[in-house]
Amino acid sequence: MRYLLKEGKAVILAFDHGFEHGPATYNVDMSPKRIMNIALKGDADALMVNKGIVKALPPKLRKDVKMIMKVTGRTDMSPLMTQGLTGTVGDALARDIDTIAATIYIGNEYEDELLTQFSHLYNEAKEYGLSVMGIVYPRPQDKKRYKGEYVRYAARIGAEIGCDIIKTYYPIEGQKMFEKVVKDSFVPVVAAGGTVMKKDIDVLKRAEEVVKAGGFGMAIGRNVWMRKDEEAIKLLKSLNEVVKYGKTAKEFVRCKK
Ligand code: FBP
Repeated sequence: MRYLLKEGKAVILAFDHGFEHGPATYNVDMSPKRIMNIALKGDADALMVNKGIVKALPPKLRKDVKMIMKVTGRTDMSPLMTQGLTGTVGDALARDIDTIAATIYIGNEYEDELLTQFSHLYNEAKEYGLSVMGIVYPRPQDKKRYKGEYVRYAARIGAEIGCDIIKTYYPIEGQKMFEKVVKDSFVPVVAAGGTVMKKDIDVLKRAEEVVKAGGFGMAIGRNVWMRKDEEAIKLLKSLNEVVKYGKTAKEFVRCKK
């Protein structure tokens, strides 16, 4: 993570969806090897996964992509909007991983439990010098989880509880609001990809807005690996160009629709 932070921007491939939403939700090959191949060939800066995925990857491949180990999770089968502990700092250390990620839902009845869980994870991570990504998502009573002021508040909480990097939603109001989210968070913020956009250009536009708003980059999942392998790799490379090298989405208009 220190390396990523030094680089200044990042494109992270998120792949915890098999756990969070179940493989049947996606109708694509969810094998760890396939996703690793996309991450590698598409030059992702890091792959964010659960520990079982790390374990399933051939060690030879593993060393070529930086990993972020997600250590909390919630399944779609659960009626409870909370996150259980699925990994530990020890798991990350045992696999040579220097960054853990934990989700915190802000605004619902489990908020205090998740804040406490995060605090324990954080303290242990810092004891061993690991970085911590907080996946800070609003879960307000009115269910408007993408509303900018909620996202802004949730991200701010992420910064105040010590996250080294925050992942949160891209707000429904767009770039101007994301600017506020970033400004008020005072640590690097990456945006989640969100629901699937059919056209590459729309994904790239989103990434462009994120960086123009001062965001650190994207931690994107479905919008990449739900595409066919070659398209996913191409899109990931294009995302790199936009996020890290200042290309505009318009420069990719010839991307496959
Ligand atoms: P996407 O880019 O596919 O939106 O992934 C980001 C992510 O945070 C995943 O890591 C996670 O499993 C999922 O979104 C959770 O989405 P939601 O909050 O909509 O359940």
